[in-house]
Amino acid sequence: MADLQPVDLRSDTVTKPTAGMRAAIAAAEVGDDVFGEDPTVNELHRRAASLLGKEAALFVPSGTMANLLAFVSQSRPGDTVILHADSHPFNYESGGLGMVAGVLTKTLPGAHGILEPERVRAAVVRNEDHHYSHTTLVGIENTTNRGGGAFYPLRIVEEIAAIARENGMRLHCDGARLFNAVVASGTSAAGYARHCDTVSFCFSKGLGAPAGSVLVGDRATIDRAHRYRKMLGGGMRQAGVLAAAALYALDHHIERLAEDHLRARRFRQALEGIPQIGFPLPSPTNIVFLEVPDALACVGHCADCGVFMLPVSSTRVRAVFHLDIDDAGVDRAIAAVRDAAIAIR
Ligand code: TLP
Repeated sequence: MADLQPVDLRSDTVTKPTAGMRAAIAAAEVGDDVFGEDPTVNELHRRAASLLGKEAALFVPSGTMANLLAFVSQSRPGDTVILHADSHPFNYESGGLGMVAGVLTKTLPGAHGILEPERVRAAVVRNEDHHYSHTTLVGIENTTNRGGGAFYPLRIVEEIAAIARENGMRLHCDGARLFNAVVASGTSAAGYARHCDTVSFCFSKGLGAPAGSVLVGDRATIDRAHRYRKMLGGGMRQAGVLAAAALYALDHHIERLAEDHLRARRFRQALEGIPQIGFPLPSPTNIVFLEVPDALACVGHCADCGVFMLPVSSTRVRAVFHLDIDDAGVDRAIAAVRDAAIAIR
């Protein structure tokens, strides 16, 4: 296998910039973005805000920072934030919600990482008695990571937004993979965003850029987020080299996400029926979870064949399809998992 490229399915974050994206990076006009003088970053702000139908946008280094800024800009320490129990900020953002935003989290169950409106309604505490924390924000994740790449039906977003509005709360959407949801559901990014106060999305996942995410929302909220970005050390200088990659991704890498979804489906369908392999969740976009007797053994065996996947528990393995995985890569991944199933029986 030494002469073959690795098939890296651990995450869609592993994508490397294409030749076209590198050319866009090389040609980027730049300036000092902390002075607001980077023309490419400013252009990205305009594009992202208009694409989502919002007043303003802020380019940030990561999805984690975009979420954190959404929380600190729309809640106060001591408030309560409602999230799905499988949500990324609750599980994988180093406790920033507690340490930096200083909020309490109320986590709710729900199939495939999707919040259920009635559970959200029941979780809201509206009691002016000073014993209680104010519930000020709801966070949804679209698509869901631990939920297997599920996307929100627009109706559910509308219902949750209505509950948030009725209770004077904000709604944030962690759209790290928003465009996977857009492509799979047929709902536009602005269609989803209309119901949310803030939305973040990442350029560094399926869209294939080396780094960067954006937070969009109303001007006052984004102004607050801008201040917190500086406070947290996220003010970047000639960030236009990254913003150029992000703009290139918006132009060239959105529609093609459908190919990743097809490849994920083909991978899954080819392995269905193998007794040692289960599929605990549907895979409507680019993420496939496999249930296996021994995740480490399975991942180790596949790695020996040049196919890399992520063990996420002792029996669960994640494979994510992206820009750098072609049809031959899917074939190799199928063959490696089939072999592993025989080896670990
Ligand atoms: N997810 C990464 C890992 O952190 C697990 C991955 O490989 O899937 N929201 C969601 C839904 C995410 O999946 C991620 C990254 C983030 C936020 C954070 O983005 P970054 O890594 O840019 O901070």
